[in-house]
Amino acid sequence: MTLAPDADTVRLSLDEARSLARRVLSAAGLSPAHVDAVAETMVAGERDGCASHGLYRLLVAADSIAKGVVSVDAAPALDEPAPALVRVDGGGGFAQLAFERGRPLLVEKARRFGIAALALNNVVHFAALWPEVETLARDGLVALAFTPSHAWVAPEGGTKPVFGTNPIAFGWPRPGPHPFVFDFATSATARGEIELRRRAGEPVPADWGASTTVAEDVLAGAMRTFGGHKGSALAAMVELLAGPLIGDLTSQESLDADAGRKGSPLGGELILALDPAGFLGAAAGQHLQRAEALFEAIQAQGARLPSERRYAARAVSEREGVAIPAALHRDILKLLERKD
Ligand code: NDP
Ligand code: PYC
Repeated sequence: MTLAPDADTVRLSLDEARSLARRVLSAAGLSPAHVDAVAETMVAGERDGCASHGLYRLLVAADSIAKGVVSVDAAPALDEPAPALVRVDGGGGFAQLAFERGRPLLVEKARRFGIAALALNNVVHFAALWPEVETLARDGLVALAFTPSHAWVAPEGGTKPVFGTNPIAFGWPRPGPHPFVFDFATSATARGEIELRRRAGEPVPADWGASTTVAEDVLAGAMRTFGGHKGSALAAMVELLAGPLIGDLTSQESLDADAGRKGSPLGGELILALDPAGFLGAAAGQHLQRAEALFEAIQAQGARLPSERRYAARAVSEREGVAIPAALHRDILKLLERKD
């Protein structure tokens, strides 16, 4: 660990970041299998320059554990409701271990049937979704993931929160080192981004909430969807797909279940996986190559692909480690002071 010259940031190697995350999560009471899965996700977020879902989430996870929102030693239970469907009941634990347990069978079924779905039920969600679609795309599959959160976001034309920040993630396999991946909230921004602005005492754009640039006020009021009625409809789709369709909570129901504790959202996640060979057989490679022309047409005009910034950040972090705000580092260490 080194202090940057201005001492406003602390630099950690990825191993140091991982070790810090594991110590904090263990001290918070999380069982070893959950510690491994959750720490990897947080380190991946920080490594890829996604600070809203990086080491900051240690504070969020520890808080949810302390408030009794999370089952710290839940053993995910897997079943197969239909030939191409996998369900993992996370038992109230964090979603990462449930995904790890369901992923091999999802991949196997997608390869066997051409398409398969994994429902994670009864999980606590604090994380970004791209790690999940990226790993499936690295397995050669096209992947989509959706999860609701807490009702923080008003529908277009309304004023009262109904939707969660409801991310949609997509992964597409490519030749070469990295798949094509995007992952964003259907709200104007992730709530975590507003929380980071609040911590830093910075204003937020006026269109993230109801015409205010004060982060606290946006957090206390209603966030807005991105893209007006289009984001609003997509947010509704996420509620339906990863809520009622898989027998799990909507964002409003998650907030009700939270009962004022202000913990991380509880509910479900839906992950779809499609094998290009399912439609295309031996011609899959040839058609995936045609997709490359699309990516080239985007990049040839100077536009960037979603995930380009992420992979560039990853390469830098692997060489140089990550720099986090010193205030965040202090707050993370405080979690250990109480337990070590
Ligand atoms: P952003 O609005 O920053 O959008 C992120 C996505 O858009 C990334 O795929 C990013 O690629 C891509 N992107 C950004 N700018 C450009 C550009 N100029 N050209 C092309 N692509 C671009 O993210 P959000 O604030 O909406 O969400 C951040 C994270 O929060 C997500 O990972 C999401 O999963 C997570 N989240 C989780 C929730 C949960 O309930 N679990 C709820 C809400 C959000 P790149 O990475 O390369 O920059
Ligand atoms: O940043 O909106 C968010 C979020 C909700 C749950 C996890 N992250």
